[in-house]
Amino acid sequence: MSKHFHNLQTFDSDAFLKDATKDLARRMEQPARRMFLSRALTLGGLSLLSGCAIVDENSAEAALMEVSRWNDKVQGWLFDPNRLAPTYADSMITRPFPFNAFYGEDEIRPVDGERYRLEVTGLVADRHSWSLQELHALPQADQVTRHICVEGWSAIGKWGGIPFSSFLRRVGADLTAKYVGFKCSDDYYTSIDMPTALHAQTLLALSYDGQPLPPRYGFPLKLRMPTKLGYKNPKHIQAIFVTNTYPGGYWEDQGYNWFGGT
Ligand SMILES: Nc1nc2c(c(=O)[nH]1)N[C@H]1C(S)=C(S)[C@@H](COP(=O)(O)O)O[C@H]1N2
Ligand SMILES: [Mo]
Repeated sequence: MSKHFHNLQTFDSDAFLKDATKDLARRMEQPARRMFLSRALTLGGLSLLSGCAIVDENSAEAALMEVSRWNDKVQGWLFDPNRLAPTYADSMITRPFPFNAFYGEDEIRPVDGERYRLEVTGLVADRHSWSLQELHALPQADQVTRHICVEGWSAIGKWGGIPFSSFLRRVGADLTAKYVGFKCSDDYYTSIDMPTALHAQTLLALSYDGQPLPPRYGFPLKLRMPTKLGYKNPKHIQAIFVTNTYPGGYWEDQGYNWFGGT
């Protein structure tokens, strides 16, 4: 941890904090655990924690950003790669499933499926670009899961596509790398941690409710993760890259928590 946390840094290594945090979380009941992970910190609390006087907006923002990065670290430690998010019966699918983006539904930019190629770059052995036909030829799976948006709604939907872990293995990705980043054709971008990329329910989705993804839900390709909040699930994916350099994200760079677990 960096400058605002010099108090903590002087007497504790990350490894010690990691063990202590995991232990504490294990012994807490669910609601307490939620509170513990919640972002509810007052400026006073923030001041105490950082050991710095918070005198202006910039230092408050810097301290909050640091708390958010600390929160990312804790969420990463507590993420259980074998724990599955709930799944639902088809009859529970929310109809119509909501649309959301940083622009309105009338501003969706069309993507030409014939000319589409998915770029795969960074720490991967096979850097070739994939046509939709090639992607459809890979083994597919589907899921009925709940999508949770921080704007205050959630909905159950059905997505089908390629288990992302099998895709990463197929392209010879460095599975020890820290991040997988996504660039979208609408200029949205985001990135995720490798353990979530390899989670059994992380899907490179080509379909919604048995039909090719419609434009509003991210044609031709989106990443679907029931273990992460809505803004972490990129639609209209144009490029995927594997990296050890923190790539951030459209909302994350404006202060949304990067790990963004559900
Ligand atoms: N390319 C792209 N992906 C995106 C977004 C976006 O604006 N552009 N918005 C995110 C947010 S905040 C949400 S809640 C979901 C909405 O997905 P939906 O339209 O399928 O409900 O997409 C996420 N992925
Ligand atoms: Mo969202």
